Amino acid sequence: MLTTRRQALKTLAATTLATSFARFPLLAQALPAAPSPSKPAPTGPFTLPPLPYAYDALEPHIDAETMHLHHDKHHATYVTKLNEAVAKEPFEGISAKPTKDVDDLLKILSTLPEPLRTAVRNQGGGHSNHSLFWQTLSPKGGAPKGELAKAIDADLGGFDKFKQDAAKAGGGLFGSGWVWLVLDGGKKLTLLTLPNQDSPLSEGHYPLFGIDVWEHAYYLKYHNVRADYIAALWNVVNWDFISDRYAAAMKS
Ligand code: MN3
Repeated sequence: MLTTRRQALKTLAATTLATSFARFPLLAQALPAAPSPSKPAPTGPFTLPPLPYAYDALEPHIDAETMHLHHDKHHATYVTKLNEAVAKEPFEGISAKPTKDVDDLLKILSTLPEPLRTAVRNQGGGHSNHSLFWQTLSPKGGAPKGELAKAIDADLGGFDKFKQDAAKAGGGLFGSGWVWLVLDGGKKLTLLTLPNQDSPLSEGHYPLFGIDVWEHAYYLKYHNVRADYIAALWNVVNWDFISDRYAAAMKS
């Protein structure tokens, strides 16, 4: 290609300025092709997981319209933009071996080159956080069980205190973000807040349950009253799933 281009340039230099570029097809071939405007958005390697229950399953606490918008629009957009970012900025880990596990990328966030790092932080974090969020909700509700219940007593002062502290943290979080129940590096339960779609995985924590306090999670039904949304959410937290996730993490 280089030789071809050099030859074409030499030929061009030897001709008069009035000569048309159209006479030099080899030079034209050396120019980058214009992007096709009809190219469809990439559909992988990341995909939107379906909700594990019906859209209206969490009524009346979380309404079906919010679930449609939250899952089908907000979460879907994180996935689409993550796929676009990965297609635009391929790097070794992805271009050589596509992975569908966004959590693996979030764990190595600080090592990724920009602008991929920002895309993984925001779009990848959004994809990971919401994928977990849907699984941690259930119409059944309930309370922590087994080892998790004991750990909440030991590390966080009991389930009631945990709920109070989580609600307070959610109310005090300025702007958009999440309240997280995580296992820290020392396998202690910790309650923390992170802004935007930042993932606990990028901070060395393992997320067990997150409360999405972005306005898109509650505004249709609860308007500006975030505290009412958090109070209602406790009715639909899938503590069976979270307790199992905790037990599996403690064994690993
Ligand atoms: Mn959300």
